[in-house]
Amino acid sequence: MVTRRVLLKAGLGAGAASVFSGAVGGLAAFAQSGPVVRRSLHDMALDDPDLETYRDFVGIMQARDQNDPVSWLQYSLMHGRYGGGYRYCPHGDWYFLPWHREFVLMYERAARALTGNAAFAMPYWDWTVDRMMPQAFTDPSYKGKPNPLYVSGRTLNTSNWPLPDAWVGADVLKSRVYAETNFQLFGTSKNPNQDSLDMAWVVRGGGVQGFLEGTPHNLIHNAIGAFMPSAGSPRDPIFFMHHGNIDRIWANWNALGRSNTADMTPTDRNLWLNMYFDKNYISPTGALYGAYPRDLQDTRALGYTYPGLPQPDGLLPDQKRDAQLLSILGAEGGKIENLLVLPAANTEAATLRAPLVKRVRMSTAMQAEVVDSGAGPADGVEVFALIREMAVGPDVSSVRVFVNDDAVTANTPSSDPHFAGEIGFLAHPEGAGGHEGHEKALPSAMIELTDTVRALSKRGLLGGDQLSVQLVPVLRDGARDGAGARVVPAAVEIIVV
Ligand SMILES: [Cu+2]
Repeated sequence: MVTRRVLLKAGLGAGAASVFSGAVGGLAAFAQSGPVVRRSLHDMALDDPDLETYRDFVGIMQARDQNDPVSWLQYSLMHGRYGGGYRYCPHGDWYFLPWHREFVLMYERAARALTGNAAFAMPYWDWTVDRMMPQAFTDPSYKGKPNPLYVSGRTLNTSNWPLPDAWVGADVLKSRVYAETNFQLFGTSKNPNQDSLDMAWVVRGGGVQGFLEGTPHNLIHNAIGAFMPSAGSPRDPIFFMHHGNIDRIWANWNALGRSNTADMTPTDRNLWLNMYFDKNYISPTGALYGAYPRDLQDTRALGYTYPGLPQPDGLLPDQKRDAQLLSILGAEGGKIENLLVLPAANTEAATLRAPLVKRVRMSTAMQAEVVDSGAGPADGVEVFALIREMAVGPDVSSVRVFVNDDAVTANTPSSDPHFAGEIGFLAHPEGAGGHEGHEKALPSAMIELTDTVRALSKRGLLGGDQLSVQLVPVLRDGARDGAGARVVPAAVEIIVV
């Protein structure tokens, strides 16, 4: 039996969870009569039919009366308002993936209807391969006319570009996305208080963000700037290329043989599958409609697929480990056995001048278990930092997490052996909330420290019976260090499973 832990212990051997660029040529798109094949922008000519159709569609939508339900502005307002709050779009809970799947589809269908190209498939931007913004979106003009895919004011010449390995590299996707076998750890967990199918739960957040949402999803939104860090992000046409790739990663994950719901309790399964996103979407004729996650699990049933989907890899969920992690996230009420939680409640701020340092006692024997990758009866041990309910200042774009180095600064590079990960925050208007007319929970996220602890051990940088975690905020582009440049988490917990 190969579980995630056995795989980790073996160092994520080649072939176990390979990398899927999905950058396969366009032939497949023409040979089909079933689902359309969404294709990568990689190698796509500027006058490729799908790109031409998308460009035309955006132009048509922008040229319409912006009070018409079928217009660029009104479609985007179902997600949220630029300079205002989120409307229906969920972030920070387990509806993040299915809600956005239907949202991309809503635009794909409208593009077919409004351009008359029935074969259109929404392209996607595979930022794991193409680390700069695709040229079709950055040229101000196309064929002598203004390019509808161009948005001025994007922040594309900062130190975030090209997108770094720590966000989108093959290794980090392999170990933190594809080797995860539990949906809620992969795609963000449930708000632990959710007890009904009331739609208010969808936008409330309150789950713990996994790597996919917290790191590549949030950080790429922020790196692009202009509309993209805000609730009005769908006003930038790149939104659908970015979310297309998030959607493809979910499809890859399922194709590996991972189930969205098999590990859920019957109660949770019902709450996830049967939530109704009522009137959250607009049809190509302007009618409001809804969708259920239960109908959003199979892209072929929705009329599209992706090239290069992987075969099942046979990796089995480690049920005990998953139950332990979910219980600590509060996502399920199961009892905790053999779970070590080193809690550290907090009221201090992480600032640019002084990282927030949380130190916990961890025996050298426990450290050795984490580090040990030799043969033995027990599966490999993993370590996580769970950072709960972060009050994030308006000038903060992300927080970077380090292990065992109190001397880190905002400029310590992600290649530093102490670096463990980076968690992005979308921009919210004044106050903690940012959803229109309803409460929004503060963001929580989990960062895996296992690889970092092992790397530190190799260099002799572990020592004593303590482990420390440092949090350093990163400023938004153009922001200044000041009162708005702080992050105060309610707790930082080190979890060993
Ligand atoms: Cu969104």
